[in-house]
Amino acid sequence: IWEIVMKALDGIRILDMTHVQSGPTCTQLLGWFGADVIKVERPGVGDATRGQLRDIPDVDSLYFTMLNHNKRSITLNTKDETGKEIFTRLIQECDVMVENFAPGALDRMGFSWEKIQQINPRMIYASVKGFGPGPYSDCKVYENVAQCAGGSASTTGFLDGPPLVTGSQIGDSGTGLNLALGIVTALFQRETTGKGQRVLASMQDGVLNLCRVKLRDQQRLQHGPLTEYSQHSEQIEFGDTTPRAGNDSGGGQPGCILKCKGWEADPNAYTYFIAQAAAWKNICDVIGRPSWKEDSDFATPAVRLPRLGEVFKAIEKWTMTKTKYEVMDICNPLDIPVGPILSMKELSEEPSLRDTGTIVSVEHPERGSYLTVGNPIKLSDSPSEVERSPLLGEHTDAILREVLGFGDEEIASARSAGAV
Ligand code: CAO
Repeated sequence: IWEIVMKALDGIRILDMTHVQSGPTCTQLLGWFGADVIKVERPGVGDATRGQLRDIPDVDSLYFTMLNHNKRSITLNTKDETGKEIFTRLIQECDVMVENFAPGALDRMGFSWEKIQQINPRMIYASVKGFGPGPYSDCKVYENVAQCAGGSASTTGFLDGPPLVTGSQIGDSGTGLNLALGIVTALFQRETTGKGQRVLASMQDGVLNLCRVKLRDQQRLQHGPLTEYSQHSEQIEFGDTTPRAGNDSGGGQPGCILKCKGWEADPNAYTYFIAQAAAWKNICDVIGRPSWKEDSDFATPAVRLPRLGEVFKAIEKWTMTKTKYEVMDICNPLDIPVGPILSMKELSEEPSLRDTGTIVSVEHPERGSYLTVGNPIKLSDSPSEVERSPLLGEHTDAILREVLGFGDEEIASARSAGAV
């Protein structure tokens, strides 16, 4: 008996006009869930990231390959008349169009939302833009611009240093996730209405949404100092805006990054340590301060707040005698939440992440094998195999034949017109 393994988005066809990172993250996710993703690229040029940050000459970069798995590539000049006709046919045959061009680029090509609805009323038209409607809606935006404009940079870093961007691509990949959710939600609504709709995810909105605890703190400031910030225990006055909080925890339980054994030589020999109230007695025992359990200066979260600097110094004295893994092994059974600072090298070598498909090794015909991140969202009935990214225009003929029913002659004439 053959078991046919279906995927969640089997039968959904995506017209993928995305480039760089934010849009491609979204369509890659849809591909992992089983959608047929048709990536449209300019003939001879393709997605600019194919050639950016190359590690091997003339081979698609890791930047490109790691964002474009499970897609097919068609080259198509959507500014050429024949190219526009083919593009129009593709809009008719697809369920979703995704793009993250500079504002207005698709309108300039002649494909406004109104036009797309006329061509295919069931089409869901999804875009990432840097900003939503407002004073900056015309701006081009990259990751770090979004991190700055979305509130992340002003609240990241140390109090006495400049604003900092983070290594997580919250503006690009984060917004791509938002867009993917918008698309599947619109597909779900289309089941009832029969109609497509416009989906917009702005990068500023996405970053700000992820910074909600900082907006929370902005409002709390009006009612007094932010007592859980180490700034408070250091008796530094607060200004009128949410300050940079270093490695302080953003939640109700105080936390800090502490040195572990070997920190002098290893830049990642650190642990994140959360002094959770419920685990306080265990913490006191582990660090050799059992008297703090009953001490009126340390016994409750409220009295500890102005002394957090002293508390974490004492904890660090202990963590410095252990490796970050030993800290984890000792604290976990005692319900003390800690986390080792894991490097990219350690993560790429971690067997359990390979077992779950969170990190996968992929074969590429031109670059050999490389590592990439797999689908972070696991569905029990929709397995996500990671398939290598397409070469530029690898599937042009196949798509013209299968999706649009072109024959040899039509393909040859599109080619001689320079449209594909
Ligand atoms: N055929 C013909 N022309 C094509 C084409 C195709 N298949 N695909 C793209 N083009 C054209 C576009 O129509 C556009 O032309 P016009 O400028 O004449 O309208 C042009 O190629 C380039 O588009 P762009 O302005 O989007 O590209 P850019 O490199 O200058 O800007 C970026 C890149 C990312 C800053 C901009 O696209 C942007 O702000 N996007 C929205 C926000 C976003 O997603 N940022 C994330 C970037 S990192 O993930």
